[in-house]
Amino acid sequence: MSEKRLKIAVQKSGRLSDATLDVLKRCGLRINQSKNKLITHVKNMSIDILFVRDDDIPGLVMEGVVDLGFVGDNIMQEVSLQRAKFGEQAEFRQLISLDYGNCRLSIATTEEDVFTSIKDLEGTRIATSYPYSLGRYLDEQGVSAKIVHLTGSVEVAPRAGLADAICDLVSTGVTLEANGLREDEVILRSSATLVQRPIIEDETRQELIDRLIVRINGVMQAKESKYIMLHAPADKVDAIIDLLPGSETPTVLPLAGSEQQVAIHAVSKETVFWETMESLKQLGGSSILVLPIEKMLA
Ligand code: PRT
Ligand code: ZN
Repeated sequence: MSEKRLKIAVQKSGRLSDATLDVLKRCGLRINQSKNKLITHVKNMSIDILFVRDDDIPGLVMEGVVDLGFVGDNIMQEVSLQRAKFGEQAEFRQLISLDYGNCRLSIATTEEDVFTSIKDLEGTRIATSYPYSLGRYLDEQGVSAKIVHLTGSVEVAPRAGLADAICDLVSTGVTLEANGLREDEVILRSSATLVQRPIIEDETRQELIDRLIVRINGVMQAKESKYIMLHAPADKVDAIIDLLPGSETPTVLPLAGSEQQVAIHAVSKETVFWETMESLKQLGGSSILVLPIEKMLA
């Protein structure tokens, strides 16, 4: 019975946990997360959620222990390279690139160092938690350097005399700056991603995955999109529609008791900035409302 349930691996506690659970909940999954439980049965769908460390997710997916996993591209790449090197199963399917967990894997050197190109790192020591990704990049660039594998606190390695440079994840850049380091070269851009094990034999499970994909795409689209409503002069409808970012077929409705004014409703696939609203107003628009959209199904 439980064999039939779809298994999804999610980071237990970390930067991707809340956003991932938020996506799943918005997809209609009723999840009662209890902090110390490894597995949670979704109440209203045939799905089990496994809460694990992010580093374990690629292996669980590639080995087929779980059907789906939410994890960063950075971890996916690193573990794939590592497993491939040791002849282990390293296949997976990337289903959806998600809009959170954005970061980059970058090489940084100290602010006193002059960096003109990656070739400057020839013969140096570079500390990283991503030895396989870094190793591949250095090979591609034809640079030979010693990779110092650290599992944490990579940013202090140069100050501690353990390395000349580092290769680590960066999002705001604050950590690098606080440690007197400068980001020199981006080797990978990453975000959270939904991955699937290479083969799903069971048709029912594949159907459930397909339904979930449609819902996740709907959640992603809805997050970016806005519903715009406004009143506008009937003779300015075309000009106003031109201003609405990414909206394809707006609805134009008559307004009771007015020949000159109409109501325009549109879904915009992009952020609506104050500047756009001001331009709408200049064209005679009034009662302009921009509303969030909860769900979308094309
Ligand atoms: O316990 P577990 O192993 O599950 O978690 P973890 O501690 O290994 O990972 P976690 O929760 O820190 O990160 C999970 C994922 O979030 C990463 O694999 C990335 O895909 C993504 N992510 C996005 C980041 C960052 N941004 C990020 N800034 N992961 C780590 N950082 C760290 C970075 O290593 C550095 O120490 O934040 C620091 C830099 O941040 P800035 O903002 O100062 O540049
Ligand atoms: Zn981790």
